[in-house]
Order: sequence, then structure tokens, then C-alpha cells
Amino acid sequence: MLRLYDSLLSGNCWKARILLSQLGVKYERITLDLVRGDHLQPDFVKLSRFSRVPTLVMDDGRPIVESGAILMHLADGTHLLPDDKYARTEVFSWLFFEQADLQKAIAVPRVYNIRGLASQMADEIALRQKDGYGALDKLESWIKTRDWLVGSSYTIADLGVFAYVSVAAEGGYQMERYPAILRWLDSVRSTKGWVPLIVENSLSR
Ligand SMILES: N[C@@H](CCC(=O)N[C@@H](CS)C(=O)NCC(=O)O)C(=O)O
Repeated sequence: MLRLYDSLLSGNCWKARILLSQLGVKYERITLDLVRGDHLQPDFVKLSRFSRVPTLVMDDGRPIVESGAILMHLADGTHLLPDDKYARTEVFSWLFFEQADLQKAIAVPRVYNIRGLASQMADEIALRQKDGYGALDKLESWIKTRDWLVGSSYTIADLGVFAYVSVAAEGGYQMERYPAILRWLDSVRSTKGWVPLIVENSLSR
């Protein structure tokens, strides 16, 4: 059975859990406590070359790191990753844009807020938000005239970009500026098999 190493609040790990649910793939979930440093334990470092979650371990024991790579691997051959070469490349473009322009711009202020460090880290938060707003502006203008990021149906491009954008308010972003993004986020939440970030019974982990 596939094994997913994740952490409770990580948007990158959430992407993998949503996709596994949407594809109906059974997996074993191992939730690490990053504050405690579980990801720095030698056994995990051996498995996960960057010592990060998500890490997906395949049936044959080989690990896959990086959320985008996990999405591409799992979605390959399914309706969530187009066969058409150009459409597929467009999906990859969005996944790379998310990692380069959106993920840290949202995740870093969010983590500071969650850990009560917002005033201490105000300067860094402001810098990250400047970049993040620039990327969100581009996303808003793209999605304004479309239902989905690539083509005419939901793909892993939507899922990959969705995760952090949907929690941007937790990073202090004023999302009411982005009506088209808010509409699209609701569409992603309505896709079959979508699961919330926190599931009640996972809080005890
Ligand atoms: N680019 C990576 C980022 C993964 C990442 O930053 N994971 C965080 C949790 S969201 C982590 O494991 N942090 C621990 C660390 O970097 O020490 C991906 O998309 O998977």
C-alpha cells in the first residue's frame, strides 16, 4: 500500500491527500510533528532527500518527494492530467508557478501567524505579501474569464494552486479583492472526493 508522510497543517501535504481521495487510492497516512523535528530523524531523512513532507512511498519502497511531483505521478493516466502534450505542459506551468510565486509567499506569513510571530516578523511578512499579491493579481486576471486553469475541466493544476491560495487569509491576505479566485476556490471545493485540510478525527494525531 502507498504510504504518505505528511503533517497536519501543511498545504503541500493536503494536495496529496485530496488527490488520493479523488482517485480513490487507499494509502497509509503517517503524520509527522514538524515542531518536534520528526522530519529530521535519520530514518526519515534517508527516505526523504530534502527532509520534508509530503513524501509518498510507493508500493516498491521508492520515495517520491515534492508535492508537484507527487501530483504528476498519481494523476498520470487519469482524467486529472491531460494526455494532450500542450495541455499537459500548461498544467506543469501552473504547478511551477505555484511553487515559485505563491507557495512561500502564502505559507511563510501563515506559519508566522499560526505560531504567534506576526509582529516579530512583520517586515518579512510584508515582503512576502508584496510578492504574493503580485501572483494573486495574475491568477485573478487569468481565472476571471475561465472556469478552470487549463482547458475546460478540473485538473491537478487547479488542485496544486488551490491548496495555499485557499488558506491565504490565514497568511493575512485580503482575499475579498479577488472575486474570481473566490468563485474558482468554491468550484475546486465542490469537486468529487475533495477533502478538507483538517478532518475531525485527525486532530488527535
Ligand atoms: N516544495 C516542497 C515544499 C515542501 C515543504 O516545504 N514542506 C514543509 C511542510 S509544508 C516541511 O516539510 N518543512 C520542514 C522543513 O523544511 O524543515 C513541496 O511542494 O513538497
